[in-house]
Amino acid sequence: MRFLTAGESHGQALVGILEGLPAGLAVSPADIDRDLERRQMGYGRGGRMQIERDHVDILSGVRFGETLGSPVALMVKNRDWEHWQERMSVTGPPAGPAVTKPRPGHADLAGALKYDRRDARDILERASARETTMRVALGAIARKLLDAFGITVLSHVVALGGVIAEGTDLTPEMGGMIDASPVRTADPRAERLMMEAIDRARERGDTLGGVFEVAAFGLPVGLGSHVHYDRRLDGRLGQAMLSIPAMKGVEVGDAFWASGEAGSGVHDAIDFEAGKGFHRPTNRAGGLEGGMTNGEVLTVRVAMKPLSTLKSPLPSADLATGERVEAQVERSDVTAVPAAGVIGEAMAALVLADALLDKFGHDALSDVKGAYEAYLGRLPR
Ligand code: EPS
Repeated sequence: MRFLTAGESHGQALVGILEGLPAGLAVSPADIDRDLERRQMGYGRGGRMQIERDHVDILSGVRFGETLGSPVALMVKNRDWEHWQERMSVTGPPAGPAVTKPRPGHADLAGALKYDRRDARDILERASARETTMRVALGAIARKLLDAFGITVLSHVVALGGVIAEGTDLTPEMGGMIDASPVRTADPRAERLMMEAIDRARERGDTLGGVFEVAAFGLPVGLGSHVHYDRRLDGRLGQAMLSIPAMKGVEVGDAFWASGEAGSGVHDAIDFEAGKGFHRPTNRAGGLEGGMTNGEVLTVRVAMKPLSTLKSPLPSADLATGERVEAQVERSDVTAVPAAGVIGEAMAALVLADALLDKFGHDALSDVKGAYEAYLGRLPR
């Protein structure tokens, strides 16, 4: 399975193509819109989220509510395009002021130098996290595939602005409760403190980062592989997570804690019970061993840096003159960690769906299910 996305933040629309899905999977625009709406929620977003009401148009690859095995093409229109038609016009002449004061932490400077652009808008429009809308739309289809195999992908915010959530081991039933939280956390005490931290940052003209955790339940043992670097599932998940704008760190299971412990206190003992098969009393490995799922819950934590568009700007240098200036101030969010969790779910769903199809085949969902059942039947119980 592979996908491509295209689209600028204030361009006409975002588009995406997902290829390699089996035929026979039930997909509707409502399935996708549900995740698009979840991505738009979250305390700390700015004015843009008041404008957009993301809705998908399925352009190809689905007929009478089922995939055909052909590429699925999606489109989400940008409502804000209405206000940007001249500044983002496909044809000339150029309109609107050029962005020449690159923001520290953003793609503005490296992108403008690399691509020989005088207006950093040529870079920031695509570097914008608006692009993740289409990843979430494509990820919603991957989620539908995982659903068909009893696999559930969830996320929650475990830290925001230095406030850490506690006592929150996820279960598959917790999705609704987490989505009901304005900061998508399962710890009510942390929720209040996180919202207060966001209010204080907004007053200062500042921004906040944090950490979200993605968990996948119901995975079979053996997705991914130990045999080659690009087939190791932890490597593929790490790449997928770090490809989300503003993500700077990934942890599988209890990795950072485990790095300071002795092996005897880290590795998860192996047990076998008739009827249940092989299983683990603990899950410090986060469901991954040797680049493969081990049948336990998969957990990945991702660190997001604070957003780089600051209302109280940092020192910068003008692209055209080199003169010392204050960085560009654009309308933006105070934090997007709650939304980032939903994007992390989408990226995890895309990687896991791909790994599932790698193992069990691609063409017809009925055949994929047959291969899956045969595999489960072969595992010792
Ligand atoms: C973003 C800046 C803001 C965010 C945007 C990402 O947009 P604008 O520049 O239009 O105010 O709201 O996020 C989205 C539009 C979205 O859909 O998540 C940025 O610079 O990355």
